[in-house]
Amino acid sequence: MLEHVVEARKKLYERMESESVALFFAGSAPHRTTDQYYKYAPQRNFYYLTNLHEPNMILMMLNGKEDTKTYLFVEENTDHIIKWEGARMEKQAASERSGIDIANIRYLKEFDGMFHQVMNYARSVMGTPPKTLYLDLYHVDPKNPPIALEQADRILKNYKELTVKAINEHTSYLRMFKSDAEIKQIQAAINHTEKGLNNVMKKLKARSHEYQLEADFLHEITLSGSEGNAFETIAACSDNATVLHYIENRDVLKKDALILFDLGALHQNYASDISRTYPVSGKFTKRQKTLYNIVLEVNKATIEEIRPGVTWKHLNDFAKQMLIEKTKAIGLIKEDTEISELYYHSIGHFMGLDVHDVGHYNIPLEAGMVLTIEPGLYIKDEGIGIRIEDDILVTKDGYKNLSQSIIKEVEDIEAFIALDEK
Ligand SMILES: [Mn+2]
Repeated sequence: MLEHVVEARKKLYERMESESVALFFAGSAPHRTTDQYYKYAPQRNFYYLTNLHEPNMILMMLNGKEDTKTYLFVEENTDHIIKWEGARMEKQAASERSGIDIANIRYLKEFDGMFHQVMNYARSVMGTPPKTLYLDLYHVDPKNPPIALEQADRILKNYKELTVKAINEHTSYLRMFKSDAEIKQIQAAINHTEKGLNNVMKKLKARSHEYQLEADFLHEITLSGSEGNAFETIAACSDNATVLHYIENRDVLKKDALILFDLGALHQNYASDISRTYPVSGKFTKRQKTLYNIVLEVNKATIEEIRPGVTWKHLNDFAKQMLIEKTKAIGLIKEDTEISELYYHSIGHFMGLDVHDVGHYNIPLEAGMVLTIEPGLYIKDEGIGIRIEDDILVTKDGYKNLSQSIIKEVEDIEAFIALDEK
């Protein structure tokens, strides 16, 4: 990943204004309750530019008139940190993993002084002080302000001459195009997920509750070397599957029902995101097979549409139109508009360091993008929810289905579940 991050920083510098500085904060583990914290997950833009999975670090990228300079601020080890949390990464290791010159790696306590030097007219490290301060200002909603805002408040108090701009337009643009090294990480994540789903199918008939299958998945991906789930597993039997983000997974398995899984393993912070739908009994009923094959045909035909130049709008319209025609043909709906009762999400999303990855959804597809294709049908009256989702790489000539080997044909699923548990 070293080459990848060096290249990513270079590309970001090319998009930044001259005389600007960008700050990226690694973040820290969120508080859970009393003295408990959630596991640390790095801020994705920080990780994208550094390859460093370490809390509290700060990346400073200076784009001067003629030159660029990259600084990294790391936490200093104390006895307490070493004994209670484990030693923080040393400067040498951080330099090797990120490709940032060790001379430019400093301790966090030096940050204020260093930033002052950057902003000091007389002795600025870049000749002239920056006019623009770029921050990662991704807002998921108004209640969750971006971490950069809290962190940067203190800086902005002292340097009112800086104009703050969001860096996200640029990082989101760059992150759409996966490097070969990133595609390898995504493929590794998908391979863990395939093993996990195979284990789910093996155990399906022996289980009585949704959460057991959630555990069978996590068990297998963990054994496979994944650091865990990319997002909360959906294991939704029967009409639970008509709730798109059902993650309770506490229900009893109904023997004659379908169960929908939407899940994915992580690999080195890269996500995978796969949906598969299986019959709890191991055999699809005639009705289930009819509906399943509609979704499967739409999944396959929409994937076939993928190539450079194609828009998200086209993929969305294509899949929806096909679902309309096929559900009309079996008498499930009469009017086109009724499809919104049976299919109420979009066809997919970019995928990468975030499972719903950042990116520009209004531009046509280009080689190097990775996206999901996930048509579905949800019929609450019949207790049926079906979604089939694959992870696709856009290539120069078309596409490569990175999850091609995760079985999805009715016959293959039934045969796999029927195999004796070893
Ligand atoms: Mn998805």
